[in-house]
Amino acid sequence: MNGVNASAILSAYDDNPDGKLDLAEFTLVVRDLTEQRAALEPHPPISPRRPQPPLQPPPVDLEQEAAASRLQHEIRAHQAEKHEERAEQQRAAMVVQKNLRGAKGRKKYLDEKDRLVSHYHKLLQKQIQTRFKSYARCFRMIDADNSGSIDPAELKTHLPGMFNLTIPDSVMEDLIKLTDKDGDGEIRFAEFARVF
Ligand SMILES: [Ca+2]
Ligand SMILES: [Ca+2]
Repeated sequence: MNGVNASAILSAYDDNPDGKLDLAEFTLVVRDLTEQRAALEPHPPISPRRPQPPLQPPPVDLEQEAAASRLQHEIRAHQAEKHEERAEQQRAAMVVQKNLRGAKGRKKYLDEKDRLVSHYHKLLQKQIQTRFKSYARCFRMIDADNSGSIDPAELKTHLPGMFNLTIPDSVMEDLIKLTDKDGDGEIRFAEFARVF
């Protein structure tokens, strides 16, 4: 107990001077020392400034807020509209692309078929002219039922067979159309001779 005059404390609190501090006397010592210490404790410094009230958000201008909200809404609506417009344009472009591809594909197919029809047409012409001295003889061979005209079935059946050719159906159909110039469904001799 540095700096504490223990003898002075003893004499001050030893009420029944027996040279000892009993519990009651000691309790008084402790109480007084505690009080003294509390009195000596430095007080917290008093702030020269009053504590600032917490910052309040600026007053809300309801009208301004509503206007901003409306603007936001309009911007979003505009963006959605633009987005939909772009999507629509993309869809249209895709349809155009698809149709173009379809048209190109169709044209390619027709070009290829034309090429084949032309190929078989020339081949048959050459075969007929080489193998038969006259168109009449060839015509009579194809006209299997001797009806005096060739019907499409006769042409389809006999013409390729006579020259051991396999002609695709679609090409054969075109050759028949090409030969049956008047479109009456029968191939007359004049029609046959004109084409082959
Ligand atoms: Ca016939
Ligand atoms: Ca005809």
